[in-house]
Amino acid sequence: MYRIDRFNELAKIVAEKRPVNAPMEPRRMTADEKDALLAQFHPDYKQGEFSELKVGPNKGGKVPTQLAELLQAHSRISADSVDLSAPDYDTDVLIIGGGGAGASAAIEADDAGVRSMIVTKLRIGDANTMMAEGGIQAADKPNDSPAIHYVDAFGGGHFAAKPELVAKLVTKAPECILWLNKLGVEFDKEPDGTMVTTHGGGTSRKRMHAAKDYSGAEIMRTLRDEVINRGIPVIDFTAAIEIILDKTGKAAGAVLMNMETKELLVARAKTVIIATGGAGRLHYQGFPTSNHYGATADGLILGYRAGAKLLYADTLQYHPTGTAYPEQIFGALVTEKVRSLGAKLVNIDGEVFMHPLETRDVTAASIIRECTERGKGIKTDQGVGVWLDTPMIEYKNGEGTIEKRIPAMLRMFGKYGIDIRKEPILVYPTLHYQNGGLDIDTYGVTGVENLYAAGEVAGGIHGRNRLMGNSLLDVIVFGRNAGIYAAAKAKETAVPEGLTLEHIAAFDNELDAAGITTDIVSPKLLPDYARRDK
Ligand code: MEZ
Repeated sequence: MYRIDRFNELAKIVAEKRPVNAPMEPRRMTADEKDALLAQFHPDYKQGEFSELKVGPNKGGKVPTQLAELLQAHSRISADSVDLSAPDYDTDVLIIGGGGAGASAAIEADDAGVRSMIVTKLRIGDANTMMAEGGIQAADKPNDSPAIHYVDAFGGGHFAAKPELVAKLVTKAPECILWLNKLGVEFDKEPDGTMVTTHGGGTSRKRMHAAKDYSGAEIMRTLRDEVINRGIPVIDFTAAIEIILDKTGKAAGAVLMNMETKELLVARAKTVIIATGGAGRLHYQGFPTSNHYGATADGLILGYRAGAKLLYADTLQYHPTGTAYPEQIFGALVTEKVRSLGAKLVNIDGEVFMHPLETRDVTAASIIRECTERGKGIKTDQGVGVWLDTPMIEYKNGEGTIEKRIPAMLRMFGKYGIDIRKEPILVYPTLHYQNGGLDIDTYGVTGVENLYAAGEVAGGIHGRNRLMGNSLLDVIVFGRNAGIYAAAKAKETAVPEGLTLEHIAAFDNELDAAGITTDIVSPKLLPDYARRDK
């Protein structure tokens, strides 16, 4: 059993100041203060961590260096190494990825009466959807509206999102909650059946719907059951490693690789949806991550090599409150709901140094400033952190609140002898989300015809910063959306002919012409945690 004893003396300062800190309403930062803070302390602004792309649809644009290396790498196969003439699978809609967006797309395609199939390199549900904790936004209360939700989301994303995508996100939100509720998601409800809603960072109304603090797991459980109960084929432990095009350049399937045997398989499809999720396991700038094991940016690589453009791939979300201690759960998500319920961020001197519900980029940058420039962080063996004063929740809302509203947090820290009802916890930003991704239109189509993208792999919905709870919403809204439109397109599309992987050779030629020599192959598929120090 590990205990927080070594921090006891410091935690006492937090406890002493709690009666003063708990009722305090820290002021929000002005727009100018936020801009200055972000420019100096947010990791997105560290120029040395980004590289310019020399090839592909985003030539001249900047992305994190690790991503650039994967985007400008070689395929795992060569253009002529796979026999495309006798596909192993034939379907209407091929869905790559078994998370919330992929599952939602499959359900809609099934409703539309077309054949669909999910391929996933791990198992259905091994996805960031499963890891989401705090909730899903929807403006469905009398004091709220999609228009207000729009203003919050668009402003929180620094007015950079594609307006038509934000509009779709917020207007479809209430309907998505009803859809999930009907499928069986156990949302938190009042005794009269009204949904319980709370605030998140940057929300001007309480519109976060949750299933305690395992909202994503509850949503994914429900979607997975639905996919399986409908008999939609799921090919697990099978990664897509290249998009197949037809003779006219439209998406027409994918080359698959069995993760265990490395056998290559061919799936032919009339339309393809990439729903592969995020990139946390690339550990940009050395950050730990809250993401699941398979979050290695695969969909960005698949789409890019096939000719699809990226949007805002240079902007990442560092969730302000990753676990800074204990080591065993370093980087694990401490849900924003902890702050929604009243816990404040406190420095080594017991001072509340900011409003706890600023938007995520601002909160993360503020914590980084506290720990660096101001030197007011608490040192740990892994680095540094600030206090998140969890006992404040019960101090303000009464005993039992933590067990009732955030039981997963109680359990996660309890395993290491830390009772979050009695002791504050140490937190520091963790790599959580890729704000950008494949550029899509309102039908979910990328720049390549018949190639769709949904969920975290898609860009443009959140601009340069996403608000809490808009990701679970995005996977449902745009997962369903892609399923609907990819199914409709499949209905009017003939079985593709002239399947080709010539774009691999063309991309290799571009690499040569740009003078890029690399032995990296992509997509990466799994993180590389092998120790090489012995
Ligand atoms: O939207 C998210 O990223 C989310 C709900 C995370 C959280 O803090 O719980």
